[in-house]
Parts: sequence; C-alpha cells; structure tokens
Amino acid sequence: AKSSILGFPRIGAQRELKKATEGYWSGKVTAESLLETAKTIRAENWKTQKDAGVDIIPSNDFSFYDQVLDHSIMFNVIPARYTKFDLNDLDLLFAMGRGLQREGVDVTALEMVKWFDSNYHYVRPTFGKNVEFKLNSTKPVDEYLEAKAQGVETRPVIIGPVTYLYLGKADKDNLGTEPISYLPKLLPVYAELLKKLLEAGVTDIQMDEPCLVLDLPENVQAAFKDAYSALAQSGLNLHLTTYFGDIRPNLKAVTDLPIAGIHIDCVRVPEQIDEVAKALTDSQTLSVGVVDGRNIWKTDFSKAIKTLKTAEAIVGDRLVVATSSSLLHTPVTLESEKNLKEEIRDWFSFAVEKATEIVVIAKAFSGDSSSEIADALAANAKSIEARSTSSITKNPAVRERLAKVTDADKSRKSPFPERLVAQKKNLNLPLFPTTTIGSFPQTKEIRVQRNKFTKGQITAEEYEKFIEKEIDEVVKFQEEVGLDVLVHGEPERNDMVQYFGERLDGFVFTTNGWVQSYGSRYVRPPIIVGDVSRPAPMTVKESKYAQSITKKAMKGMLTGPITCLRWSFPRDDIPLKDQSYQLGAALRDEVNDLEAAGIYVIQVDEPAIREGLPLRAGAEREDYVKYAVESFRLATSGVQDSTQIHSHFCYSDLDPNHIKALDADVVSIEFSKKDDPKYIQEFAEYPNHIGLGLFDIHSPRVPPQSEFEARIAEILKVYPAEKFWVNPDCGLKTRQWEEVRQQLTNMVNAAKVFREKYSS
Ligand code: THG
Ligand code: ZN
Repeated sequence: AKSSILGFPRIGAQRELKKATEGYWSGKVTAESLLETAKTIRAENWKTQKDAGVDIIPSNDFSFYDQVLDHSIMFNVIPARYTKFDLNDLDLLFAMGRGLQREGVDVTALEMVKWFDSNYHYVRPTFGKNVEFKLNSTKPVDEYLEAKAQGVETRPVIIGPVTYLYLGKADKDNLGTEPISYLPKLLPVYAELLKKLLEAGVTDIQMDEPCLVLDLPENVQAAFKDAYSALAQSGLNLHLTTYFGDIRPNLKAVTDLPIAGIHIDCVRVPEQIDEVAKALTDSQTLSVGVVDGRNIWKTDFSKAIKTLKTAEAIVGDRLVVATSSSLLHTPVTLESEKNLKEEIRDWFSFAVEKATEIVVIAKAFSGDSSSEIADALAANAKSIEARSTSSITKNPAVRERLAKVTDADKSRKSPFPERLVAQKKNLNLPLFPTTTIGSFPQTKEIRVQRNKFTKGQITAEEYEKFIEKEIDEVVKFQEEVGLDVLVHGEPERNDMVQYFGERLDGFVFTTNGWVQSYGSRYVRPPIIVGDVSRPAPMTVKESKYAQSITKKAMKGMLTGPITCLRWSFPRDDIPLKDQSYQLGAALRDEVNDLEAAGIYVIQVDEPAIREGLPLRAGAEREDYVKYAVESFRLATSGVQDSTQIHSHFCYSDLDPNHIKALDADVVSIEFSKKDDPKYIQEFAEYPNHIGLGLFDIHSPRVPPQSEFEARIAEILKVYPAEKFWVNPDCGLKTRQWEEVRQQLTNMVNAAKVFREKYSS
C-alpha cells in the first residue's frame, strides 16, 4: 500500500516563517526575502518527505497566514473594505488576517475562529452582498510546479467547496444569506482551478471536506452530490478527505460520488472503517489515517497494522496508509529537543519522525521483510512496551486520591445567595466593581529577564527581585487607575498553560516544540506523560506578595483543568476524562493554598471549555460536559463561602448552560464584538454575577468614556445592576502600557458614573 501525508507544518524547524513574517510587518524584512524564506521551507518539507520515502506528498499545504484565508483570496471572497486600497498580494492577505493600519490605510481583520476542536484558528470566509467569485490566484498550481521543478511529484491539497462554504458566514450587509447557497456560483471557479491543475500535469487532488465529521443540515449534505458531480468533469482523481471524527452519519451524502477515494481518521474513530469501506465502489480507494496528526506519541505499529488489516479485508489493495490529518498540529522535529530525558523522548514522534513512521508502516503492512523494516518494527515494539510499563506514567497516590473524591468535593458549601452574603462582608466591594482579566503588558524587558533566568545568566534571587518590582508597578498602576479588584499582572508567566505544565508533575515540556495557533502566533504545548499532581504551590508566592502591598482585594489567577488539558498534548493511554479530574484535583490544592495565604478572590480561567466539546451531539458530548464541569468544580469547591471564585471565557460562542453549571461566583466573558441582542439576553439568565467584556483587547483603540457609558447603559436594560461587573474582554498581555492606561481609566470612570447614579 502507498503511504500518504495530508499536510506538513509550515513554520520551519526554527520558526523561520514567524521571524520572516513579523520582520516583514515591522519593515525589517523585504517582501522578496519573505517569499524566499517561504520557498526554502517548502523545499525543505518536500525533501524531508521524499527522503523518508513517502509516496503521496502534499503541496499547497503551505500558507503565510492561514489556508482558509488563502482560499478566500483565491476565490475572490474579499469584502469591499479591503479592495479600496490597492494593496499588494501579501498586504491584502495580512490585512484580512490581522487588520492593517498605516498611512492612508485603516482596516480591521476578519473574524478568526477555532478550526474544529483544535487550538488552530482559521480566518472565516465572509461573504458580502456583492461577492463575485472568480479565480484570483493560482497558488495551488504554482506550488505544484515549484515542487515538480525540485523533482518532487506532489498532490495539491484544496479545501472542498462544501466545507469552504459551510465554515463561512454572511457579512453584516448580507445577513440571512446561507453561504451554501453560493455553491452554483462557486463551482465554475473550482472547475477553472482544476483545469489549470490538470494542464500543469496534476493527476490527483486531495479535497479536504472535514465538515463531514459534523452534524450537517440536509441541504449541506445534499450539496456534495452537486459539487462532486460537477468537479468530476475535470478528469482529475478527487480524494475526498475527512479528519477529526466520524463520517458515518453523513455517509449517504458521499456514497456513489464520482470520486477516486475517501480518507477517514482511524486514530479518532477506527470503528468507522467497516461501514465506510463497504460503501465504496469497486474502484474507490480507502485512505486510512493511522498516524496521529494531532498528537506527539509514537505510533504503535502493530496496532496500526491491525487497523489496516481490518480495512484490507474489505477493500483489498485499494488501500492507502496515511496520517490521520495534516501534521500542522504537531511540532516539526524531535531533532531540536536536547533537554528531554532519553527514556521519555523515546515515546515521541513529531512531524519529521511521523514521515518515517508512515513509510515503515506502509512497507511492513505490504509484506516488506527486509531487515531494515524488521528492525524498525522491533524498535517500535520496544518503545511502546517501555512506555506502557514505565513507572513515570503512574502515580498510585494520585489514583487513590481520585478514587476517594465524593460529590461533596465537587460542590461549594452553600448555594450562591448565601455565599454572596459572606463575600460581601469579606470583600466589601462597591456596586459595579471593576477588575481586569489577569495579564498586563508583557514588555520586552520581561522577556529579556525571563530569558536570562532560563539561561542561567541571572540568579533566582535576581529574577525574583525583578518580578517583585514588576508586581509593584502593576499594583501601583491599578491603584492609580482606580480598579477595585486587582491582579498581580502575571509578569512571571510565559504562556497560561505552559507555565502550569512546567510546575506540575506528570508533564514534560519541549524547548522548540512550537505549533501554529494563528497567523504568526505559535504555542508550545506541554506534554502530559503521567498522572498529574502538584508537588508544590505554583502561584502562591507572587499572589501573596502582591496582596501584601495593597489594601484592595488581590485576585489569584489560575488556568482551569480543561484548558490545561486541551492546550497540552494529552496522554493517549488513559481517558481524557481521568486526566481532567487529575488536573482538577491538582488545581484544588492550589486554590486552597491561595485562600490560606489570604487571597480571597480566585479566578480559574476556562477559555478552552467550548472547543473541547465533541463535534457531534450525543452521548460523548454529554459525557464531556459532565467531566468538564465536575473537574472545574473539584478545583474550586474547597474554599469557604466567603472566598469568591471567578472564571473567564473567550474565543468561542458559549453555551450559557455550561457556564451556569460551573457555579462560579463571578464570570467574565468576551463580549465587545458581540452585537446580537440575543446573546445578551441568553446570559441575562445567568444566576450569579457577570462581567461582560467592555472593550476589545486585540485593538490599540481607546474607546472614550462616553462609549463605555453607552455600552453599560445598553446592557443594564437587560441586566440587574447588582450583578454587574466592569472589565475588559480578555487579558492585556499583548497591549502597550499607554493604551492600557487610557482604556482602563475610561472604563473605571464610566463605572463610577453608574455607581453614583445607582447609589442615590
Ligand atoms: N495559550 C495557549 N493556547 C491559546 C492561547 C494561549 N489558544 C488560544 C489563544 N490563546 C491563541 N492565542 C495566542 C495568543 C498569543 C500567542 C499564542 C496564542 C503568543 N505566542 C507567542 C508567539 O508566538 O510569539 C509565544 C509565547 C511564548 O513565548 O510562550 O503570543 O494564550 N496555549
Ligand atoms: Zn480571554
């Protein structure tokens, strides 16, 4: 059987793309040089895969910002506000992805949303009233020819028309239009693209249709037949590609289409093989994803081969051995990891290593009995065995503790109204209390000092002194601005998940394991290798210090169990649920220690709670909601009634019922860009206290006080004043100090106006 990779990371082994892109934005790197960097990365990727012996190598998996945005530009789905400036290709792309302000140009970005249940964000196709589809670029053709010139035959990756439309939305001037209704207008443009690819010598296309793993409405299911009947006219072999889930509920929609084959994710849902294989015609191939594109664990070869055999029994030699999804979601190479313990390093496989895995599996499966393959199988079996028997993965004390958790542990001592009375007495906050979400600007100085400390160039005491000085300044700043509940500003933290991963047992972290989150922003997810526990307090020192220098309430800041889990690489040897409860228990210790140290407001953030929701409705989803809620409650229920638990949510449209179930005393949610009154109304039923984000933290813009007042007045039509907290949308880490001073001053002054109004 042939081996196939569905996509490769495009950031470069040393984050070359980030450096070049940000350099271009700041004017330090020319367009030519940026294009050159991109070309080098592509060449490197193709060579890596070719040298590994991969049979089917992707092209057009590169992107300067986001592959969905590339398609919008290619199909001319460009809202009018971007076209009036006559921008060059790169600037148009970046303007749509991240907004652009420079002389004579001022445009905001398009909406960015989570890519299925991953931590990658795509730029949402936005269809204006006057959208006019036409072929605007030949990126897939160009990149195919570029690879060919380097001696590499590739399979272009294109997002299929149904998924492309389904993931989009109508622009404000076009509300009520369903994007899928554009299919007849879009198909001729796809046809034109396919014709150009054919002329360039392409024979096969990877057509990504991951929307097939979602619950699709009838009309979207029906669209597949129209779309693929039309596209089959091209004469190209179209490989319908799905990932991250189960396509069985939509199988009817793709049965008997004139396509060359289907790819399914058999890491996530191996159970779908049987039904999908049987639905194929005698000439269609089944591409079986057995190497995980979403995680970093070495593939268990014997298990993968067993899965492939199940498929072979039905489809015979019409079988392809593939990665489960694009490898975009994994770090580039283990080669750069010098600090991992050898025993643990042996359990991992990043993109480069996965390229070799897929080839070995395909060869072994096809009966290659060379000593090279035999050795690789033996070495793999040894690694898998070593991990499964390693004492590093198991901590009996953690298991024992979790076995003893009771319902009472997951419930506060009293219901909210009683807690509220105790908290009022304890905290003595005014009406319309003001606060921030936790982080303050991470200045260059902070990064420099952190780097020095990591490299051993300054001592722990020097670093600690520096952090205390930063906290002093942040506290003084907040007192000047007049905020009511203060934070310490998190100068000691890198990433909100990485920081905790580095302090918990059961985690390891990489030095260079970057994964693209959006545009030029990357994260370095920690890896959960064993049972999780907290060896020592993680945040108490900084919070306690911050409380010691102010009379105002200091808020402790923690990242919640689900967010720690979702933004890490989780284990695949025990259920996610168990890992979630373990994190909940470890955080409970931290919450309790903060309280004992005199911190009576504690925020436990869960921004990832929505993205973790299983992609389809059903039992799995209900189970997730239950353990997500219980893990949070386990973390936060050990405190007295008089201690106030906050939580914060952003990045997704939330289900108010899930938030309600957490029973936090106060929640703050991203809100400033929501203009649907329905959304306000939904949250009005939230029984506890709530802060709706009053300004967009992604923008340097300073809303005037009057704008804050108008917004508060609008929300007060729906919300009772005594529930009302005043805060920004999210943390202020990416902003400049001067912007933050003005923004918060106006926000606090607006709150004071209403405080006065309501007290009289
Ligand atoms: N942490 C993690 N995942 C996240 C977020 C986060 N996912 C959703 C959302 N927030 C994504 N947003 C960001 C915002 C900023 C950055 C990354 C993701 C970022 N990264 C730095 C960079 O690329 O320059 C690197 C940070 C570092 O030095 O560790 O700024 O907050 N896990
Ligand atoms: Zn946030």
